[in-house]
Amino acid sequence: MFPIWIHTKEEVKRLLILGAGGFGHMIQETARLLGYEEVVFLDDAVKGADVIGKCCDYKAFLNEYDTAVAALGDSGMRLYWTEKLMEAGYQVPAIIHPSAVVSPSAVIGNGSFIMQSAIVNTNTVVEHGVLVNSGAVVDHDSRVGCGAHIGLGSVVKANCVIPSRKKVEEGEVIFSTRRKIDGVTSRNLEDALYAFGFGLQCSYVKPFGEGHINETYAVYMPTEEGDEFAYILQRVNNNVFKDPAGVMENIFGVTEYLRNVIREEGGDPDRETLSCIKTKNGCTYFEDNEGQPWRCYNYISNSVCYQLVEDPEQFYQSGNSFGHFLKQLGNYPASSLKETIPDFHNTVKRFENLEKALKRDIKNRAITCRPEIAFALDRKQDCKVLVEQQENGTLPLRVTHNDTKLNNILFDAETGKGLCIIDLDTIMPGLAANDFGDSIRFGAATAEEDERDLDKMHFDISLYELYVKGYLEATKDVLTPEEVESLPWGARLMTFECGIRFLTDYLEGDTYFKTAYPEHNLVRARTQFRLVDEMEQQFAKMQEIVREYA
Ligand code: ADP
Ligand code: GN1
Ligand code: MG
Repeated sequence: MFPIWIHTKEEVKRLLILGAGGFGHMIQETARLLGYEEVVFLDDAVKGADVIGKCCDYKAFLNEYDTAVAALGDSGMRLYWTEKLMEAGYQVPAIIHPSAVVSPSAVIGNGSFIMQSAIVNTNTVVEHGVLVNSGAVVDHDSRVGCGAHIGLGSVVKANCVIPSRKKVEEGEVIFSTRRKIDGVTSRNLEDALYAFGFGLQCSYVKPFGEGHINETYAVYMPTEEGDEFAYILQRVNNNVFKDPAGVMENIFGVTEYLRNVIREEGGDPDRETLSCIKTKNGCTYFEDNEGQPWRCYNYISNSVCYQLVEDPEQFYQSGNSFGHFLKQLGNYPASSLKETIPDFHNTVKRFENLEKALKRDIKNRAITCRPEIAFALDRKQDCKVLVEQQENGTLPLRVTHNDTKLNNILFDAETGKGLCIIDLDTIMPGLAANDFGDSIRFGAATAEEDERDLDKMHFDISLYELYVKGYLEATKDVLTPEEVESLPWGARLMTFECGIRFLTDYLEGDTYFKTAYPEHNLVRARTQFRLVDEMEQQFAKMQEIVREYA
């Protein structure tokens, strides 16, 4: 209990505090430090020598105490009584503890409390009836709405707007207030949009593409003609790509190199290769709060992407473009490339992984796929055909794409010609046969990779022939005779390898490829094995075709 000094009204600085609880007593102490000599309370429940009445009596004391504040912890009550005191004609000062730091440009409203060691920074406005509790920081250019409570030790970052009566929890950090962007489904996506500088203008964002690994979004920007698909924003899967900085270094290096090659060829570098966009901080990618990397490309307009060959000409174009791509990167310094996924197309190692998964059978799924397992085990010897030729120097390492699916090439919507090779995450030194083979696996098929009805899935040798034609037209003066001979094996082995990767992931519980239902990976493995089977039967013909066009 504090003594009440008896002075005349003229000499004494007096303060009436509504609320004689713990918080009210903190304000009493603070008021004394600020020079108030007579500090008394109104309270409905608490009794004591310095409690001189109930809150509802507040009007009765206006002559005696012309200065009053409402020191109530409950934000609604604090605001209610602060406004009542103001209406009644009391002077309702802000109470700022001497240890608090308040910028001279900050504005603190009536009846607000800035407690010990709190900081209110430049140009910030704290409206009336606010409690900025001990140790809290409200950074510059923010606005704290009336009756809000900024909890102990919390941080309100610059440019925030805290709504009226809002409680910022103890220790909480509030990031700057942002506009609502349609289609934003997570904080990380929103952070990424802001990191690349689209946050303030973009119209909306939506999921896009059919890849199995990354998460892709289309970013729309407003133009005079309406909203326009302007950027591709991707969350890179860091379970698959352990070194995202290395991935981005490769992509920036290769695309910058390709721009020059394309310019020399008389092409359009903005449409014929990816244009990567750096973050506002100048980084090649943005890392969100969960450590996930995001990157951004310009959307290549007037382009089309196919999941399945719709017109055979497209597959000829695809072969020609991937062949051209190999040639364009012929002099790229391969040693500067990071190996983004070690042993990516080492089919022998892929087979070992299948054996390990089978041995562990962690999901007890082996029982559900005996025929597929038997199919794979029968072909163990095939796995080394290309690996050995690479190791003994028969086949050279080149700068290869390593993921040459049909949906990793964009076609020009007007001319129908192959336009741009995309999805450059796996650019690494590799074998030409693997790039060739991966295209065949995906594109020379009569159904999509996850077709359940195997009767619809066939290897289409006429599509194969078209691809060979397009590919060899672009590369026959570059490839060695051994490389040309290796192409049909590339097709067989890339298809087999992809099949065993799907099967391995199925056995391991679908941890690598995106799946939509529990047997999705098994369904995919089956289509691949169906293709392998048909390629084996037509292998001599496949070799003949390659020799014919070489
Ligand atoms: P994933 O690794 O998941 O396959 P991609 O980089 O291939 O991701 O992108 C997914 C899809 O987004 C592509 O198949 C293509 O349809 C589209 N896409 C990607 N980049 C661009 C781009 N720069 N311009 C136009 N479409 C693109
Ligand atoms: C994956 O990312 P996406 O969907 O283009 C995979 C390829 C597989 C392909 C099978 C990095 O490609 O290797 O062949 O799925 N990419 C990676 O459709 O593993
Ligand atoms: Mg892709």
